[in-house]
Amino acid sequence: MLTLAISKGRIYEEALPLLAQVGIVPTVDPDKSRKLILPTNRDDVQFLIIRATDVPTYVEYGAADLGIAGKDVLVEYDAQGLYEPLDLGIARCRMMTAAMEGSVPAPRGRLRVATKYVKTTHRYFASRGIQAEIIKLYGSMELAPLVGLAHCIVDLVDTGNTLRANGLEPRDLIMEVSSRLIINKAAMKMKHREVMSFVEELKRVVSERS
Ligand code: PRT
Ligand code: MG
Repeated sequence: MLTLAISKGRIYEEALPLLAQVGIVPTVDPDKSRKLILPTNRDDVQFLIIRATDVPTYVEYGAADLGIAGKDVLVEYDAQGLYEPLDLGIARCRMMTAAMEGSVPAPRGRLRVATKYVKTTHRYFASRGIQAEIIKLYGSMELAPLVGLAHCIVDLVDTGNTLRANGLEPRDLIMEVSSRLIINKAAMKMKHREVMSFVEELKRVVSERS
């Protein structure tokens, strides 16, 4: 049995066509079911439906053999026991700093930054010699500068509509983000044939797309 951890939402929607092209189709729709373990058309493949930020955890501990996770999540999680053999090129966006339109780039005193990517943000500002105070939030980062909680935010940007709708503008690019296939190191050894044939098929499908 191969177990693949994946999050509902945009990653699932964009991964589904790729998985279908390698012959794997879930037989239950996660939006219509409360099931967290989804069977597929293949007896030897199942999906675990979990939060995006939990995907590396399940794969690192071997509760899932494989997973699909955004580069943003992987960089923040900083896993050691994972292989990351393939960029799937899906769920693309950019991790950026953003601030109120027209606001000064460097306020007097210590820069306060709101984000859910605390480690990545800390590393980014430290690498530029800026000692920022990082404020951890779990969502709606765009609100923080509007009400004076922070001078700027670090968040994912796709169209930029969310920022614009809140009077914010993108500033600096931190990283380009797309979803990656990740593999548990033990599964790579113990289930080498099954894992590698899955990876190779997926690689072929992804390269045919670009
Ligand atoms: O939603 P939930 O709280 O369960 O978890 P989640 O937000 O981590 O999951 P989900 O499904 O929203 O995102 C999963 C992954 O999708 C992320 O980890 C990224 O790798 C990837 N991804 C790609 C994005 C976006 N694009 C994206 N635009 N994730 C989030 N956004 C959000 C962004 O945070 C902001 O709120 O969309 C908004 C910006 O979009 P624009 O188009 O208005 O710029
Ligand atoms: Mg979300």
